[in-house]
Amino acid sequence: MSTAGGKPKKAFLTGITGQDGSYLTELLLSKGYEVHGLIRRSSTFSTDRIEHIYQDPHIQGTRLFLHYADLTDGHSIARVLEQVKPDEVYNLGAQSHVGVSFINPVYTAQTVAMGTLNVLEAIRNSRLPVRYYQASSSEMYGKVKETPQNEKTPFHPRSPYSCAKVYAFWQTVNYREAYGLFACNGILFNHESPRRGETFVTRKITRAATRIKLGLQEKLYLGNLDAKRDWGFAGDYVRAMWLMLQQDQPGDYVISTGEAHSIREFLDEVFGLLQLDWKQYVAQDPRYLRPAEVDLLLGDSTYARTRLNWKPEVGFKQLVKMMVDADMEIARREETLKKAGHAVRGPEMERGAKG
Ligand code: NAP
Ligand code: F7E
Repeated sequence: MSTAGGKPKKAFLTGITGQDGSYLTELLLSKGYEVHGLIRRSSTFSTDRIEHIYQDPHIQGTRLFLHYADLTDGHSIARVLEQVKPDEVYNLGAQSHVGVSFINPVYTAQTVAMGTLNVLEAIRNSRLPVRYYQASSSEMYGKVKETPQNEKTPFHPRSPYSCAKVYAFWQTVNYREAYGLFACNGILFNHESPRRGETFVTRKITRAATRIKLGLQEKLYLGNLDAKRDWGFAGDYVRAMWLMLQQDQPGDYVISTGEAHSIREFLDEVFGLLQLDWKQYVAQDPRYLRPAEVDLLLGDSTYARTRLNWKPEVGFKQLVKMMVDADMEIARREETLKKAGHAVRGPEMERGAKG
């Protein structure tokens, strides 16, 4: 069990309701932590990804606590921090969709850049001996200067999202150097899972393909199929976040698989598992093209593998199968509902908005 002064360690997470927040919460609870998460008020429930943990009678109200606040409101962050007095802070909250950041650049900067500064300032003013994790991103490499990318590769951000992430990255370094904060940047390459948001390309594809297989959907509209990404499994990547905060010294680490695939290859793999030819179902919609694209991301995580003794456990094919299997379950439930005469919501979530 992870303890501080004989008591269970306390972690505070922003973004607890997101993909990574849910996996990290499970990991920290398994290590004996008391977990506190920031949630923002919403007119509908946003806690689906952590509902199974929250409802566990051994955990609810004793080891997992949720607090209303917002990254754009520094006072609310400071209030929670003072109340919780965490040992570790994981700043995972963000408007994390690159495509949407071109449409809402100011809000994206408010959550990603200023939100990070709000968290760092709250920590500095609290004078608590906190260890801080910043969710930095491979998107910062953008128009890449070299391949593969490592901790020394210069950044060239290509979207409002990645510009804001670069700001957050350097503020994290600055608080480490200026104030001695134990602060780490995890430069994580794309990581996916059955809990991935449905407007990111991998999940959009696995949701659509499984629905197409069951006759619940006819077409899938996508943007640029030529981009390549280094896709890993979110469950593996949250382990790296935790490991960074357990070291003697803070640092910045690339976390990646070291293998890149195009969107076309992802389609091949998904539709192949379902014995379908994606070319019969996929059409291009220019709404999903971005004003500036990141063509290729491929990470070199040698430093993390040696210093943290971290490596990914789930490979590309296994990740795709995991997502297809999980989405097939959802599609089957939708099929049953549809047969019973209920209206079923499709995965073309954007419904006229870009994503
Ligand atoms: P995600 O699923 O989109 O989750 C984002 C989280 O941020 C959600 O909990 C969301 O809350 C919260 N949030 C958004 N705006 C907020 C605000 N104004 N105040 C408080 N919370 C807010 O993202 P993810 O995939 O788990 O990624 C986690 C972090 O890693 C993000 O910072 C992302 O930018 C970064 N990252 C992700 C990847 C990746 O491939 N997944 C790679 C590198 C870096 P709601 O549920 O209320 O919307
Ligand atoms: O796009 C292309 C798109 O939105 C991947 C975030 O977690 O990882 C993520 O950002 C690629 C891009 O992820 C569609 O143009 C084609 O080239 O799944 P994505 P992302 O932009 O790489 C990084 C590391 C983060 O930090 C971010 O938070 O796929 N693509 N057609 C499409 N993408 C989307 N979303 N939708 C399409 O229809």
